[in-house]
Amino acid sequence: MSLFTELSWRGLVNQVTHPDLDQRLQKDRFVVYAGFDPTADSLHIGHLMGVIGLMHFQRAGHRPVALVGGATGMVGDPSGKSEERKLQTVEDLARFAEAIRKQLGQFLDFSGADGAVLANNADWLEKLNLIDFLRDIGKHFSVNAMVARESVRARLEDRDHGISFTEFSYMLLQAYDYLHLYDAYGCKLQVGGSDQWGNILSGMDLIRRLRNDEAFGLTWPLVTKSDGTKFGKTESGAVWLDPKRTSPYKFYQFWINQTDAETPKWLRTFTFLSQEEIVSLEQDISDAPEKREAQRKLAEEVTRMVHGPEALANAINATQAMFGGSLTGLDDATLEDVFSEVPTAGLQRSVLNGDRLLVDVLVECGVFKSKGEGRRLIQNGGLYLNNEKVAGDDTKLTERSLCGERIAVVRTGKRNYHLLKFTN
Ligand code: 485
Repeated sequence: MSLFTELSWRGLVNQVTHPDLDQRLQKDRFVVYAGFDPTADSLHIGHLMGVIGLMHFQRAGHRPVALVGGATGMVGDPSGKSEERKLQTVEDLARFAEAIRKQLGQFLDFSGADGAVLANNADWLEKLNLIDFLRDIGKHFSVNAMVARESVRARLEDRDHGISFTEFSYMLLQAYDYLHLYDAYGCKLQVGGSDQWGNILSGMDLIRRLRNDEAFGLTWPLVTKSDGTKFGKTESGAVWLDPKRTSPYKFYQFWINQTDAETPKWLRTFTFLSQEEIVSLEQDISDAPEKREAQRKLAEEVTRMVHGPEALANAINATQAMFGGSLTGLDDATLEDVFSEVPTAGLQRSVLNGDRLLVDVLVECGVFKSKGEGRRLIQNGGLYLNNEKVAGDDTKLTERSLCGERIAVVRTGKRNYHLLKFTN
């Protein structure tokens, strides 16, 4: 299967500038680029699609350039945005750009003389001289054509929000980047989400006018959910790639909780599983949806790709903990993460000195309404400490009752959890 057929099958093709791109990609080795603006100190799963796009190109033998928009991030792309962006400080931007550069570095193979390239457009855009730029580059842009571009047109029609000259100029910068990468690496293909179409065309035009050469563009559809809500957003915000922002456990949970209807789409776009494997997982969804085999596989693949095999194993363990599995080896941070929505009681560490009955403490914390209720549950084998059955109603709390450093997990019945957190 050709790369283009594969991308199409995965739903990664929205528009192409040339109908014969498929043949061209089979004939020549392309240098292909996608740009990421540093709007935060981490990429999120919306960006992952761009990363995966570049990975597909690299696997098929082409040479990817991942570009960090150290300079374009200073300006702000109006594409797909209904309002003017707030400018970030220069210090924040430098920090964001560095963080994103590191993240991008983990997904592509940069080894060898013709391995992937990490570029930052601050390296050339910041050197430009305004007057030269207006004469040499600006002269090739028709404002008439610029205002007709979707990203600008939408903002011209909306008088309440409008668009500043700063954001209006953005497409010239991205066009200049394409020209620069054409000159520096022979880059002849730019890819991005469908909101990038206009910016990509501007760069192609510039290369045609100034270098009299043909360059290409490809966009993928923006990721949307079938119910119209934004993909990759949870109640607590975006799903980030940085484990400090979204823990690998929460990341894994995000994928494993996808619906039956949506999972096939995500398997195609966010994993490198073969067509055969994906079709078989789709069959599993119709044959035995209760097993959630496809969701599990999806969560495994994406979590491993982003966070590595160890973090994946930890996320799987943590998920099992929620279902009564062993808690050994889970640290406090993971426990707090897994049980973040569970009622929590704060206790003095001295409660662990060995002379307090567990049942009494649990009455004080409100787990039981009365001592009688607690005793009955223990006698019926329905109370668990750190997912291990509490043997007798004379059980006392000690340092060994802890699971992590300062947490004990109490469970009544099958899935009713309480957290005890101890402080000095
Ligand atoms: O030369 C370039 C400089 C910057 C950019 C591209 C080429 C970034 C681009 N203008 C942009 O804003 N991209 C978005 C971003 O950085 O968050 C998103 C797009 C999305 C997809 C993703 O980047 O909205 O469609 O392309 C990788």
